[in-house]
Amino acid sequence: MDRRSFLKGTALTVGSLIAGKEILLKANAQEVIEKYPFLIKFPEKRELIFYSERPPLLETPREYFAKAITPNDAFFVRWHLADIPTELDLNKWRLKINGNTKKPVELSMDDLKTLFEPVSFFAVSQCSGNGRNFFEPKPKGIHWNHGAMGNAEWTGVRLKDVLEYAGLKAGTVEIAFNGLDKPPYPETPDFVRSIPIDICLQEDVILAYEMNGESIPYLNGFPLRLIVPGWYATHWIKSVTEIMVLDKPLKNFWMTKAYQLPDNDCECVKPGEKPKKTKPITKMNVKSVIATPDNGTVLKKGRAVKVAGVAFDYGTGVKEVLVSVDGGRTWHKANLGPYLGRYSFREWFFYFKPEKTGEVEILSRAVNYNGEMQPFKIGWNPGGYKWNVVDKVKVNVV
Ligand SMILES: Nc1nc2c(c(=O)[nH]1)N[C@H]1C(S)=C(S)[C@@H](COP(=O)(O)O)O[C@H]1N2
Ligand SMILES: [Mo]
Repeated sequence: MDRRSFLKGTALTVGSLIAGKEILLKANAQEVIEKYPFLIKFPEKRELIFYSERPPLLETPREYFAKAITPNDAFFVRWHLADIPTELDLNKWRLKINGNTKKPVELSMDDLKTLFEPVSFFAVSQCSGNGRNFFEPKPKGIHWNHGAMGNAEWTGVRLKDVLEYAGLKAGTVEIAFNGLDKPPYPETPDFVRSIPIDICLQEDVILAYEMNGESIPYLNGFPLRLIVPGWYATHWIKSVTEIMVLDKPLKNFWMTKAYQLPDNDCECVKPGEKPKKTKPITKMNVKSVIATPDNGTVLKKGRAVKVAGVAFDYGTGVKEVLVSVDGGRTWHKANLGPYLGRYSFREWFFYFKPEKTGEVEILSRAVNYNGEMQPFKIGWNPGGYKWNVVDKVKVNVV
């Protein structure tokens, strides 16, 4: 793949993809996707569920979550701004660190790799809006099902080491990150987000240059991306080129208006209502997803089938996953796959041998090491964030 021109030749439109259905061009993209979901292959990617071309929005199909590691070319894609990086001369690329530092610093990729100790770990990247489609009524936003998440091994350098190299001055409260993506119109606010300094100084917050042992795909943040394990991917700024050390909190659109939750115990409001007070979205909650069988699968009576999926939380680790094959009346402990670290997906599986015919509801419920478990119901929030209800698929036994 010629990285420098990788997006050329993908100038497809929603209309042209849906064989001649001219009328669909007039519908909004969201409606088209809901009615006619389809797969598309972007450069460096295999076929993924398509939501938009500019900016690229691609979801990982459910069956990939039977495995703990999500392949790079199957990993979901989310950008906010249409003008995304599609070519880059790594020899000219620099990471700039400025603001409230002892000295402004510019580092090349070689500098990053030689000046600092490399670290690697598995961590789940999950969009705050993953599962938005399951809320009723459906909040505005991309109607992701389960596939706006993935798990990879990230390799890079500690953010803390890079910040110490530049030298933080007293009064630092936050670090802001800017990527190579740009707003298509001057009115659109650039995607710049900040993180409190105490989080940035933690050992496991890194600037990654590798994903599953390879350079990061363009669509997932080549050449360098911030990893904040346990926190929603909203904070994992892609294609980072500028790090700004701040002595005052950043107050732009992306920090004050976007990615806010109702600031109350249930993090919820009545559907359609606006919260009185909000707080930023940060840590993920405990969650499991059933990868297989999918809804509508036909099973044979008396023949065992493997029910499998992944589970994760914000970093305590998955203690157990409970599976029900009778709509929630009785529960069984699933087998867990190998432990890949506290921020990783944990595979789970359970063999189910249906003994009678008819519709069956299969449920999965994860429990973490802090005793937190997936709820059967959650309250509504305007962003459609943090969906983590017990997962459910309906199959038919014949
Ligand atoms: N530069 C940049 N980084 C970004 C974003 C973005 O729009 N621009 N979106 C964020 C959000 S909301 C998500 S869910 C993840 C998506 O990461 P992925 O495309 O690698 O799956 O990137 C995050 N980092
Ligand atoms: Mo996101």
